[in-house]
Amino acid sequence: MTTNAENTTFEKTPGWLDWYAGPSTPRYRLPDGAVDTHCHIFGPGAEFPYAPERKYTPCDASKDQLFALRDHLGFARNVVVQATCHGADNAAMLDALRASGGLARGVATLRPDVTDAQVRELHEAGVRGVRFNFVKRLVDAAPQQDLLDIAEKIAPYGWHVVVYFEAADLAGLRDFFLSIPVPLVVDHMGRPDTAKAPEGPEFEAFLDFLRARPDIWCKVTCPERLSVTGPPALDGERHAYRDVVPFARRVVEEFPDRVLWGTDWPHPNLTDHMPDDGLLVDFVPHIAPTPELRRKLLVDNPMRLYWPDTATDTDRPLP
Ligand code: 0GY
Repeated sequence: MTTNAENTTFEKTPGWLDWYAGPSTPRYRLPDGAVDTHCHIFGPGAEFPYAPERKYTPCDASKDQLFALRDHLGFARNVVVQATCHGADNAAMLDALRASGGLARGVATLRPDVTDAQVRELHEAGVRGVRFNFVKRLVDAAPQQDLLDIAEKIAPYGWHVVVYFEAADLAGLRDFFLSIPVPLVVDHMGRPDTAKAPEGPEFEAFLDFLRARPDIWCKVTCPERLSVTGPPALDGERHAYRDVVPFARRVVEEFPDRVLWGTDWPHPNLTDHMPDDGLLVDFVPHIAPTPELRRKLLVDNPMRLYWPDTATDTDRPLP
């Protein structure tokens, strides 16, 4: 249970699974400069209240806890993605960016009435993208014209749009996505149904979507969310979520220069198990089998997208 400054009480959603305390040390050593490109901050609710329109109430997951996980796993940087439980109030995410000493970038949620001055302020704090969410259990649908208006407003800042959707909805959204006038980043491989074949028509349609434009990136993330077989059954076995490997590996091998990886800590809305984040890191070599692929996935690609030309990025002229 958490409270905000006005002493409002937040009750976690029934059945909520808290993030995994004491994650193991990964056996796979991340390369220097690795970026966790998908993680969230939840509250703390006492300081950053959860949004009235939220579809779930999480446990708290603070910036300090995120930074401790970053250091434990061996990441150098984070990209903090605004979580739906905070709606379009980006304060908790921005607080994390400002406290990170330049080691975190952000992806915000915006409303169509956002002003240029507000976008500029977000940019100066480290935001580099806006997320459009189409997962019905997480958000109410927004009019597509509103989203295009937002995309127009962020375009001058060099930002991208992160899209989160379920595989079954891609066919209906594809034309809209392709009309968005900035680069796209797809969350969690478009959430394939991993009970189906990785060579089957559904995942092929997703790959075909990635082929449609050279500026569509893909997060090969969330095996714990997508897996049917789940984590390993045997103690000491660190090759988890094996059924997701062929899906992610297809994406990494065909699009090595536009894939990203992240933990998804603190793993909202999981209902059957909470992953050990150390075990998740050990998933990476299975989907990116060579050192070169891993360097691109973990360092080169995220740096190009979120810290382009690190030395001069802060001097980048704003519109
Ligand atoms: C994720 C996945 C989920 C939730 C959110 O912002 C969110 O609430 O992204 C989900 O429930 O699938 O990327 O963290």
